Amino acid sequence: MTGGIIDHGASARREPRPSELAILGGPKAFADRLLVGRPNVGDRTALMERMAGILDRRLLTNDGPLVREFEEAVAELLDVRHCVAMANGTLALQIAICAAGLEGEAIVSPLTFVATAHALQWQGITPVFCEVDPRTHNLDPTHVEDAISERTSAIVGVHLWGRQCAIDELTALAERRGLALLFDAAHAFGCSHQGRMIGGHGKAEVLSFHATKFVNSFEGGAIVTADGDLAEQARLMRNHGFADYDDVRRVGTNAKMSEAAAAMGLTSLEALDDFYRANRENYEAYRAGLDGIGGIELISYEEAELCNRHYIVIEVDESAALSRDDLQRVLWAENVLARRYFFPGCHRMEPYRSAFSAGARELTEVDRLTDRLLALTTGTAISPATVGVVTDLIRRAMAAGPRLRRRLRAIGPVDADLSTPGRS
Ligand code: T4K
Repeated sequence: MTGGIIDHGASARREPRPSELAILGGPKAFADRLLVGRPNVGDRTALMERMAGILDRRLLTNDGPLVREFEEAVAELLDVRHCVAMANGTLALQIAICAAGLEGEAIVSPLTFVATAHALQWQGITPVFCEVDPRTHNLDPTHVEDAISERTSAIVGVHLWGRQCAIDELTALAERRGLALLFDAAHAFGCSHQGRMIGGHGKAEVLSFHATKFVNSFEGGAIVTADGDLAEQARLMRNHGFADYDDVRRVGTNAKMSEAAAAMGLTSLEALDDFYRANRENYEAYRAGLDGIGGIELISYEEAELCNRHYIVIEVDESAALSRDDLQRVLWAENVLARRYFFPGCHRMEPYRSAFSAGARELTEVDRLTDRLLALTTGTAISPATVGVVTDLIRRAMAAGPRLRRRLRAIGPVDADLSTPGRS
């Protein structure tokens, strides 16, 4: 049973239909802001019982029993030998990068949350941004091979939207060229590749259990790996290098997961089936609701694989009646806070932008995608009825395309009616 479901559909004014879209002066479709996602929350009673146990034990952090239980549960679910829980996914990435001995340069997709690139840079590794496959939005192995230099020590794949990157091709390439292969699996918890769970590929995979993720532990992350040495180093690193009282073996940091986070993580895992179900129902509602709208394509997930369907992403192409940015403005005016995940590409953010413009390759597909992708709301906090309101708005917006474009030009610059798009 999933706790804390807020159905925004209830607050949507469905009947009578607003005569005009809000951007044209009509009432907003949603009285409250419909965020791109609200955290999935499991059973409250179970969580509160775990929290009470933490307080009773007065063991709040530092490798407590709930963290160990969480690590075991994740390792078992993903069928991977070691799970080292961390305070968040970014620190888990940094520690994985360090434990895997990366140096020099690492090839990575720029179509990701900037944490992937920052984690490399933070460890002194230069991210070399590489072109993606426009069908999968993930690293294109042919381009990866072209980007390898004598300074390259690793490939860091990202399973964007939970869709697995070209794992087999990248594995073969990494082996052939003697490179380490890591995966940022922040989006891919609960997804599979050829029937095997994401988590067991490459030298290590990194998970995020941030509040916005499919399974959350408030904040949290983990390194999952079959490599016992890497896991041991990661355990040392997350706790200042301590192997025992007074025994520091190496440089480290504080990346420990707290007991409260593990309590939330365990409670989330128990509700996994509800999360899968809610996301699938919402996804199917989007698929039906967006069907036949010219220029809009909903990303697809492989039916043969286990998918969390945690990201509802549409591509708005040149043939659509409105551009992605214009559509976003129309939706924001309705209180539907769709987000431009991920815009711009990391190669167009500092400090990478300056370095990138100083000489690197064109990333045409990445730039094309970052201008077209829009993430829509989903998760257990909304129902297919709410999705129906959103898809209805998109359909009406596209039908009113020329009129809306004139209106938007009259309103003026993008930010004028979107008070700080991107923050919500
Ligand atoms: N690699 C990848 C591929 C990632 O996507 C991420 C994180 C990482 C690595 C790093 O993992 P962590 O270190 O985060 O564990 C959000 C998240 O903050 C970020 O964790 C996530 N990726 C990224 C995709 O999304 P923002 O800037 O969009 O967050 P924000 O605050 O705008 O929240 C998104 C929506 O969620 C808003 O509509 C508000 C809503 N929300 C958020 C929180 C935190 C809630 O309703 N409740 C909440 O508690 O980055």
